[in-house]
Amino acid sequence: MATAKSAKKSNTSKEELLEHYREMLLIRRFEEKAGQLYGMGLIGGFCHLYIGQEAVVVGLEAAAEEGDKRVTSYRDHGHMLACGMDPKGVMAELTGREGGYSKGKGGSMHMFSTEKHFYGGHGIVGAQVPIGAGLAFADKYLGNDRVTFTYFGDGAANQGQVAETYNMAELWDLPVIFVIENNQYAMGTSMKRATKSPSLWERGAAYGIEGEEVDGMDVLAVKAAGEKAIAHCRAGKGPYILEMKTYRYRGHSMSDPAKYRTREEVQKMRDEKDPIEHVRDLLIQGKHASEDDLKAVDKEIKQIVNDAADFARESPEPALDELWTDIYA
Ligand SMILES: Cc1ncc(C[n+]2csc(CCOP(=O)(O)OP(=O)(O)O)c2C)c(N)n1
Ligand SMILES: [Mg+2]
Repeated sequence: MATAKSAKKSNTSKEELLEHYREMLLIRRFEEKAGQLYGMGLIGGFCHLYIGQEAVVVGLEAAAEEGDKRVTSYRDHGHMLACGMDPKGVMAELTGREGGYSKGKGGSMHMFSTEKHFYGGHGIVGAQVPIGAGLAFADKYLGNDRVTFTYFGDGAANQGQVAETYNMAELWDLPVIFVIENNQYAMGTSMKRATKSPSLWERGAAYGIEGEEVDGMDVLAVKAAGEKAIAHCRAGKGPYILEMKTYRYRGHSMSDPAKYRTREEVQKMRDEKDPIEHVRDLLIQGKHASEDDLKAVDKEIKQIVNDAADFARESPEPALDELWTDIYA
């Protein structure tokens, strides 16, 4: 684990560290609350939690600028919160209520915000990858210098459409950052059982795409890698691959009994690599914050999450005639 020294070395200010801490904690507490509401029967259908992977989106969003775009899979609550979508609207969508981002008709996997340039939320594994290249194509066509973050998992990385997208993205120099969130499992299948090469980013070489592996549990490493990838894209050099080595603490979805790995494996990750504890250590050891300061942050975040849950419960279910709206764009 990095020490306070690494914060100084990276010239990360106290304010930045506190911001990373706050944003990662918001995702974690939001997801814990979503897990509770699911257990109470208030969230139906699928619900895939992001707990453990928070540093990936928070680090990349810290490097992003206004107008940059993002698209991801069904494990999408963290991405929405990190790009500034309202926790109330996200929670209300999870509970299928009118106040949700898709008026309660989409649920956990299907939310969008054109205002925040968040393009979903996709339940078909890998489907968001060509969509991300399409968003990047639009920016290139319009002649601006925006980039698109296209997130997908280690399992999705084996999809044929990813290979096809790599080829076209490099051929057309599209400003797309392929973010592989390698959390080591695709449902109950460990990467070791499904993939011969342990290095997913290196596959880009077959298409001429540069990339690198990143410690996805270290928000500062993620941000630095994000800045590099963004500079590459904005300079018109085409796509870039970031393989984030990360880990999900919870099951694949809420209905996963998690028989494919040991409790000890998960506990070891939590103890040794937790992304929030890492920043907490930097803050405390660097004397940037006291235990009491961080307790106050925790309290503030819990309040935001409780307010979101209250909003979600109080928002009505969508009216029946909503069945016939929003079918075609
Ligand atoms: C085309 C397709 N095949 C299979 C599934 C079922 N499925 C849903 S998630 C998943 C695993 C994907 O794992 P990964 O890409 O590593 O993402 P993670 O869940 O770890 O975030 C599978 C096989 C699906 N939704 N779509
Ligand atoms: Mg995975």
